[in-house]
Amino acid sequence: MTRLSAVKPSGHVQLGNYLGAIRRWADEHGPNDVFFICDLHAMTVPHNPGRLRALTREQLAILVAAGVDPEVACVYVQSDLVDMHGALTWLLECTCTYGEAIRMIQFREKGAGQTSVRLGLLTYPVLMAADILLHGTDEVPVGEDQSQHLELARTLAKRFNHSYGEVFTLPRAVLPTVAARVRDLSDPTRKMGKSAGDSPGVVYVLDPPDIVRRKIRRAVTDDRAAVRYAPDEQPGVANLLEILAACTGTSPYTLAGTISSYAELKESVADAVVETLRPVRERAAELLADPAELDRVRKLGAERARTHARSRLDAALEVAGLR
Ligand code: AQP
Repeated sequence: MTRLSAVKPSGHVQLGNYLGAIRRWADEHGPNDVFFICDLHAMTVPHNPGRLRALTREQLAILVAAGVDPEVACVYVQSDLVDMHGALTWLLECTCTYGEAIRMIQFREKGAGQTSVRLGLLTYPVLMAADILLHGTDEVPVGEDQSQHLELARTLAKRFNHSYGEVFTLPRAVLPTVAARVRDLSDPTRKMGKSAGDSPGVVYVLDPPDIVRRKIRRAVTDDRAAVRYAPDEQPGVANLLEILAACTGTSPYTLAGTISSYAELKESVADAVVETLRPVRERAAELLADPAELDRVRKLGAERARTHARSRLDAALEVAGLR
Protein backbone atom coordinates (compact mmCIF):
# COMPACT_ATOMS: atom_id res chain seq x y z
CA MET A 1 0.00 0.00 0.00
CA THR A 2 1.46 3.33 -1.08
CA ARG A 3 1.19 6.38 1.17
CA LEU A 4 2.23 9.81 -0.04
CA SER A 5 3.19 12.84 2.09
CA ALA A 6 4.74 16.16 1.20
CA VAL A 7 6.30 19.25 2.67
CA LYS A 8 6.20 22.57 0.85
CA PRO A 9 9.32 24.77 0.68
CA SER A 10 7.35 27.97 1.35
CA GLY A 11 9.53 28.82 4.36
CA HIS A 12 11.92 27.31 6.89
CA VAL A 13 10.70 24.09 8.52
CA GLN A 14 9.12 24.97 11.86
CA LEU A 15 8.52 23.13 15.11
CA GLY A 16 4.89 22.31 14.13
CA ASN A 17 6.03 20.60 10.90
CA TYR A 18 8.48 18.57 12.95
CA LEU A 19 6.35 17.60 15.96
CA GLY A 20 3.13 17.31 13.96
CA ALA A 21 4.37 15.40 10.93
CA ILE A 22 8.07 14.85 10.16
CA ARG A 23 8.89 13.11 13.45
CA ARG A 24 6.06 10.62 12.87
CA TRP A 25 7.18 10.05 9.27
CA ALA A 26 10.64 9.26 10.62
CA ASP A 27 9.22 6.78 13.16
CA GLU A 28 6.76 5.01 10.89
CA HIS A 29 8.01 4.96 7.30
CA GLY A 30 8.37 1.82 5.22
CA PRO A 31 9.44 0.84 1.69
CA ASN A 32 6.06 1.76 0.16
CA ASP A 33 6.00 5.30 1.48
CA VAL A 34 6.72 8.26 -0.77
CA PHE A 35 7.81 11.63 0.65
CA PHE A 36 8.53 14.60 -1.54
CA ILE A 37 9.49 18.25 -1.27
CA CYS A 38 6.79 19.90 -3.37
CA ASP A 39 8.78 22.81 -4.75
CA LEU A 40 6.48 23.17 -7.79
CA HIS A 41 3.66 24.00 -5.36
CA ALA A 42 5.73 26.78 -3.80
CA MET A 43 5.48 28.73 -7.08
CA THR A 44 1.75 29.47 -7.02
CA VAL A 45 2.49 32.76 -5.25
CA PRO A 46 5.32 35.20 -6.06
CA HIS A 47 8.58 33.49 -5.15
CA ASN A 48 12.31 34.08 -5.15
CA PRO A 49 14.20 31.42 -7.19
CA GLY A 50 17.37 31.42 -5.06
CA ARG A 51 15.37 31.16 -1.85
CA LEU A 52 13.21 28.37 -3.28
CA ARG A 53 16.33 26.41 -4.25
CA ALA A 54 17.88 26.88 -0.80
CA LEU A 55 14.67 26.00 1.07
CA THR A 56 14.24 22.86 -1.02
CA ARG A 57 17.73 21.64 -0.09
CA GLU A 58 17.16 22.58 3.54
CA GLN A 59 13.91 20.60 3.67
CA LEU A 60 15.51 17.55 2.11
CA ALA A 61 18.34 17.78 4.67
CA ILE A 62 15.87 18.08 7.54
CA LEU A 63 13.75 15.12 6.41
CA VAL A 64 16.82 12.92 6.22
CA ALA A 65 18.33 14.35 9.43
CA ALA A 66 15.04 13.66 11.24
CA GLY A 67 15.35 10.00 10.30
CA VAL A 68 13.28 9.51 7.15
CA ASP A 69 15.64 6.99 5.59
CA PRO A 70 16.07 7.53 1.83
CA GLU A 71 17.41 3.97 1.52
CA VAL A 72 14.06 2.67 2.86
CA ALA A 73 11.34 5.05 1.64
CA CYS A 74 11.26 7.07 -1.56
CA VAL A 75 12.32 10.64 -0.66
CA TYR A 76 12.59 13.04 -3.57
CA VAL A 77 12.28 16.60 -4.84
CA GLN A 78 9.24 17.13 -7.03
CA SER A 79 11.01 19.26 -9.66
CA ASP A 80 13.53 16.46 -10.26
CA LEU A 81 10.57 14.77 -11.98
CA VAL A 82 9.14 17.99 -13.42
CA ASP A 83 8.71 16.30 -16.82
CA MET A 84 6.55 13.54 -15.31
CA HIS A 85 4.53 15.72 -12.92
CA GLY A 86 4.08 18.26 -15.72
CA ALA A 87 2.99 15.69 -18.32
CA LEU A 88 0.44 14.09 -16.04
CA THR A 89 -0.84 17.49 -14.92
CA TRP A 90 -1.61 18.29 -18.55
CA LEU A 91 -3.50 15.01 -19.05
CA LEU A 92 -5.50 15.76 -15.92
CA GLU A 93 -6.11 19.41 -16.81
CA CYS A 94 -7.66 18.02 -19.97
CA THR A 95 -9.79 15.75 -17.77
CA CYS A 96 -10.85 18.45 -15.29
CA THR A 97 -13.45 21.11 -16.08
CA TYR A 98 -13.03 24.84 -15.52
CA GLY A 99 -16.06 24.75 -13.21
CA GLU A 100 -14.43 22.13 -11.00
CA ALA A 101 -11.23 24.16 -10.75
CA ILE A 102 -12.88 27.44 -9.76
CA ARG A 103 -14.99 25.70 -7.11
CA MET A 104 -11.89 24.94 -5.05
CA ILE A 105 -12.28 26.75 -1.73
CA GLN A 106 -8.52 27.28 -1.30
CA PHE A 107 -8.38 29.16 -4.62
CA ARG A 108 -11.17 31.46 -3.49
CA GLU A 109 -9.59 32.01 -0.09
CA LYS A 110 -6.01 32.51 -1.24
CA GLY A 111 -6.99 34.54 -4.30
CA ALA A 112 -9.51 36.75 -2.49
CA GLY A 113 -8.68 40.46 -2.57
CA GLN A 114 -5.66 40.00 -4.88
CA THR A 115 -5.51 42.18 -7.98
CA SER A 116 -3.55 39.53 -9.85
CA VAL A 117 -3.10 35.84 -9.12
CA ARG A 118 -0.95 33.26 -10.87
CA LEU A 119 -2.90 30.80 -12.99
CA GLY A 120 -1.04 28.11 -11.06
CA LEU A 121 -3.02 29.06 -7.95
CA LEU A 122 -6.14 27.95 -9.82
CA THR A 123 -4.63 24.81 -11.30
CA TYR A 124 -2.42 23.54 -8.47
CA PRO A 125 -5.10 21.11 -7.20
CA VAL A 126 -4.69 19.37 -10.58
CA LEU A 127 -0.93 19.24 -10.05
CA MET A 128 -1.67 17.77 -6.63
CA ALA A 129 -3.90 15.16 -8.27
CA ALA A 130 -1.03 14.35 -10.64
CA ASP A 131 1.38 13.99 -7.69
CA ILE A 132 -0.97 11.51 -6.06
CA LEU A 133 -1.95 9.51 -9.15
CA LEU A 134 1.57 9.35 -10.59
CA HIS A 135 2.63 7.11 -7.71
CA GLY A 136 -0.44 4.87 -7.61
CA THR A 137 -1.11 6.23 -4.13
CA ASP A 138 -3.63 4.38 -1.97
CA GLU A 139 -3.64 6.69 1.03
CA VAL A 140 -2.94 10.38 1.47
CA PRO A 141 -2.89 11.79 4.99
CA VAL A 142 -4.57 15.18 4.49
CA GLY A 143 -5.98 17.79 6.82
CA GLU A 144 -9.53 19.15 6.52
CA ASP A 145 -8.29 22.06 4.35
CA GLN A 146 -7.03 19.68 1.64
CA SER A 147 -9.88 17.17 1.58
CA GLN A 148 -11.63 18.92 -1.33
CA HIS A 149 -8.43 18.57 -3.38
CA LEU A 150 -8.22 14.88 -2.57
CA GLU A 151 -11.83 14.48 -3.68
CA LEU A 152 -10.89 16.16 -6.98
CA ALA A 153 -7.99 13.70 -7.42
CA ARG A 154 -10.45 10.79 -6.98
CA THR A 155 -12.92 12.35 -9.42
CA LEU A 156 -10.23 12.87 -12.07
CA ALA A 157 -8.86 9.34 -11.60
CA LYS A 158 -12.33 7.85 -12.03
CA ARG A 159 -13.14 10.00 -15.07
CA PHE A 160 -9.81 9.25 -16.75
CA ASN A 161 -10.14 5.51 -16.09
CA HIS A 162 -13.70 5.54 -17.38
CA SER A 163 -12.87 7.56 -20.53
CA TYR A 164 -9.66 5.86 -21.61
CA GLY A 165 -8.85 2.76 -19.58
CA GLU A 166 -8.05 1.65 -16.04
CA VAL A 167 -4.73 3.27 -15.23
CA PHE A 168 -5.09 5.02 -11.89
CA THR A 169 -5.61 3.76 -8.36
CA LEU A 170 -8.35 5.67 -6.54
CA PRO A 171 -6.66 7.40 -3.59
CA ARG A 172 -8.26 7.57 -0.14
CA ALA A 173 -7.91 10.46 2.27
CA VAL A 174 -6.88 9.41 5.74
CA LEU A 175 -6.91 11.74 8.68
CA PRO A 176 -3.32 12.14 9.72
CA THR A 177 -2.59 11.06 13.27
CA VAL A 178 -1.32 14.43 14.34
CA ALA A 179 1.22 13.96 17.08
CA ALA A 180 0.79 17.59 18.07
CA ARG A 181 -0.98 20.68 16.79
CA VAL A 182 1.49 23.45 17.51
CA ARG A 183 0.27 27.04 17.75
CA ASP A 184 2.07 30.31 17.14
CA LEU A 185 3.84 31.46 20.31
CA SER A 186 2.89 35.12 19.77
CA ASP A 187 -0.71 34.39 18.77
CA PRO A 188 -1.86 31.00 20.08
CA THR A 189 -5.22 31.38 18.31
CA ARG A 190 -3.51 30.44 15.02
CA LYS A 191 -1.33 27.50 14.09
CA MET A 192 2.41 27.86 13.81
CA GLY A 193 3.19 28.22 10.10
CA LYS A 194 6.42 28.37 8.14
CA SER A 195 5.34 31.11 5.74
CA ALA A 196 4.89 33.58 8.63
CA GLY A 197 8.44 34.82 7.83
CA ASP A 198 10.77 36.04 10.53
CA SER A 199 8.18 35.84 13.29
CA PRO A 200 9.01 35.67 17.02
CA GLY A 201 6.08 33.26 17.41
CA VAL A 202 7.57 30.61 15.12
CA VAL A 203 10.38 28.29 16.23
CA TYR A 204 12.34 27.00 13.27
CA VAL A 205 14.00 23.59 13.38
CA LEU A 206 17.36 25.11 12.46
CA ASP A 207 17.15 28.02 14.94
CA PRO A 208 20.20 28.06 17.26
CA PRO A 209 19.38 27.15 20.90
CA ASP A 210 19.64 30.73 22.20
CA ILE A 211 17.07 31.92 19.64
CA VAL A 212 14.75 29.01 20.51
CA ARG A 213 15.01 29.92 24.20
CA ARG A 214 14.39 33.61 23.55
CA LYS A 215 11.27 32.89 21.45
CA ILE A 216 9.86 30.53 24.09
CA ARG A 217 10.58 32.95 26.97
CA ARG A 218 8.63 35.62 25.06
CA ALA A 219 5.67 33.35 24.34
CA VAL A 220 2.29 34.91 25.08
CA THR A 221 0.60 33.52 28.21
CA ASP A 222 -2.06 35.36 30.28
CA ASP A 223 -2.44 37.12 33.62
CA ARG A 224 -4.03 34.23 35.54
CA ALA A 225 -0.69 32.97 36.88
CA ALA A 226 -2.08 29.42 37.03
CA VAL A 227 -0.50 26.53 35.15
CA ARG A 228 -3.62 24.63 34.07
CA TYR A 229 -4.34 22.74 30.86
CA ALA A 230 -7.39 24.68 29.61
CA PRO A 231 -7.01 25.28 25.84
CA ASP A 232 -10.12 27.48 25.51
CA GLU A 233 -9.44 29.73 28.50
CA GLN A 234 -5.63 29.72 28.48
CA PRO A 235 -4.54 29.00 24.89
CA GLY A 236 -0.98 30.27 25.33
CA VAL A 237 -0.29 28.13 28.41
CA ALA A 238 -2.04 25.13 26.83
CA ASN A 239 0.15 25.48 23.72
CA LEU A 240 3.31 25.46 25.85
CA LEU A 241 2.06 22.42 27.78
CA GLU A 242 1.24 20.61 24.51
CA ILE A 243 4.70 21.35 23.10
CA LEU A 244 6.29 20.06 26.30
CA ALA A 245 4.03 17.00 26.20
CA ALA A 246 4.99 16.28 22.58
CA CYS A 247 8.68 16.58 23.41
CA THR A 248 8.58 14.48 26.59
CA GLY A 249 5.87 11.92 25.79
CA THR A 250 3.79 12.93 28.83
CA SER A 251 0.22 14.25 28.89
CA PRO A 252 -0.30 18.02 29.17
CA TYR A 253 -2.69 17.45 32.12
CA THR A 254 -0.03 15.56 34.06
CA LEU A 255 2.58 18.20 33.27
CA ALA A 256 0.30 21.03 34.42
CA GLY A 257 0.14 19.45 37.88
CA THR A 258 3.92 19.37 38.24
CA ILE A 259 4.79 22.97 37.24
CA SER A 260 4.03 25.94 39.46
CA SER A 261 4.90 29.12 37.50
CA TYR A 262 4.95 30.41 33.93
CA ALA A 263 8.69 31.04 34.22
CA GLU A 264 9.28 27.40 35.20
CA LEU A 265 6.98 26.24 32.40
CA LYS A 266 8.86 28.28 29.80
CA GLU A 267 12.25 27.04 31.02
CA SER A 268 11.06 23.42 30.85
CA VAL A 269 9.63 23.94 27.34
CA ALA A 270 12.80 25.67 26.17
CA ASP A 271 15.01 22.85 27.53
CA ALA A 272 12.79 20.18 25.98
CA VAL A 273 12.54 21.85 22.56
CA VAL A 274 16.28 22.55 22.38
CA GLU A 275 17.08 18.92 23.25
CA THR A 276 14.41 17.52 20.86
CA LEU A 277 15.67 19.59 17.94
CA ARG A 278 19.39 19.28 18.71
CA PRO A 279 20.12 15.99 16.86
CA VAL A 280 18.06 17.06 13.83
CA ARG A 281 19.69 20.49 13.69
CA GLU A 282 23.19 19.04 14.02
CA ARG A 283 22.68 16.28 11.45
CA ALA A 284 20.98 18.70 9.02
CA ALA A 285 23.92 21.10 9.39
CA GLU A 286 26.32 18.26 8.54
CA LEU A 287 24.30 17.34 5.47
CA LEU A 288 24.03 20.94 4.30
CA ALA A 289 27.81 21.24 4.65
CA ASP A 290 28.27 18.10 2.53
CA PRO A 291 26.69 18.94 -0.84
CA ALA A 292 28.00 15.70 -2.40
CA GLU A 293 26.09 13.58 0.12
CA LEU A 294 22.93 15.64 -0.23
CA ASP A 295 23.19 15.38 -4.02
CA ARG A 296 23.64 11.61 -3.73
CA VAL A 297 20.48 11.34 -1.59
CA ARG A 298 18.60 13.58 -3.98
CA LYS A 299 19.68 11.56 -7.01
CA LEU A 300 18.79 8.28 -5.32
CA GLY A 301 15.30 9.61 -4.50
CA ALA A 302 14.75 10.95 -8.02
CA GLU A 303 15.75 7.62 -9.58
CA ARG A 304 13.47 5.65 -7.26
CA ALA A 305 10.56 8.02 -7.85
CA ARG A 306 11.08 7.90 -11.62
CA THR A 307 11.13 4.10 -11.63
CA HIS A 308 8.04 4.05 -9.42
CA ALA A 309 6.09 6.41 -11.69
CA ARG A 310 7.32 5.46 -15.18
CA SER A 311 4.96 2.65 -16.16
CA ARG A 312 1.88 4.47 -14.84
CA LEU A 313 2.66 7.65 -16.78
CA ASP A 314 3.45 5.62 -19.92
CA ALA A 315 0.14 3.78 -19.60
CA ALA A 316 -1.75 7.06 -19.16
CA LEU A 317 -0.09 8.61 -22.23
CA GLU A 318 -0.78 5.46 -24.22
CA VAL A 319 -4.50 5.13 -23.42
CA ALA A 320 -5.02 8.87 -23.98
CA GLY A 321 -3.80 8.41 -27.57
CA LEU A 322 -0.42 10.05 -27.22
CA ARG A 323 1.75 7.05 -28.04
N1 AQP B 1 1.54 24.06 13.48
C1 AQP B 1 1.52 22.79 13.10
N2 AQP B 1 1.28 21.80 14.00
C2 AQP B 1 1.27 20.50 13.61
N3 AQP B 1 1.50 20.08 12.35
C3 AQP B 1 1.76 21.02 11.42
N4 AQP B 1 2.04 20.95 10.09
C4 AQP B 1 2.22 22.20 9.62
N5 AQP B 1 2.08 23.11 10.61
C5 AQP B 1 1.78 22.41 11.74
C6 AQP B 1 2.15 19.71 9.31
O1 AQP B 1 3.40 19.72 8.62
C7 AQP B 1 3.28 18.95 7.41
C8 AQP B 1 3.94 19.65 6.27
O2 AQP B 1 3.28 20.90 6.08
P1 AQP B 1 3.28 21.61 4.67
O3 AQP B 1 4.66 21.94 4.28
O4 AQP B 1 2.51 20.80 3.70
O5 AQP B 1 2.52 22.95 4.81
P2 AQP B 1 1.46 23.48 5.80
O6 AQP B 1 0.59 22.42 6.36
O7 AQP B 1 0.76 24.57 5.08
O8 AQP B 1 2.47 23.98 6.91
P3 AQP B 1 2.93 25.42 7.28
O9 AQP B 1 4.23 25.26 7.99
O10 AQP B 1 1.86 26.13 8.01
O11 AQP B 1 3.24 26.17 5.93
P4 AQP B 1 2.55 27.45 5.32
O12 AQP B 1 2.78 28.56 6.31
O13 AQP B 1 3.26 27.64 4.03
O14 AQP B 1 1.08 27.14 5.13
C9 AQP B 1 1.79 18.71 7.20
O15 AQP B 1 1.51 17.35 7.52
C10 AQP B 1 1.13 19.64 8.18
O16 AQP B 1 -0.12 19.14 8.66
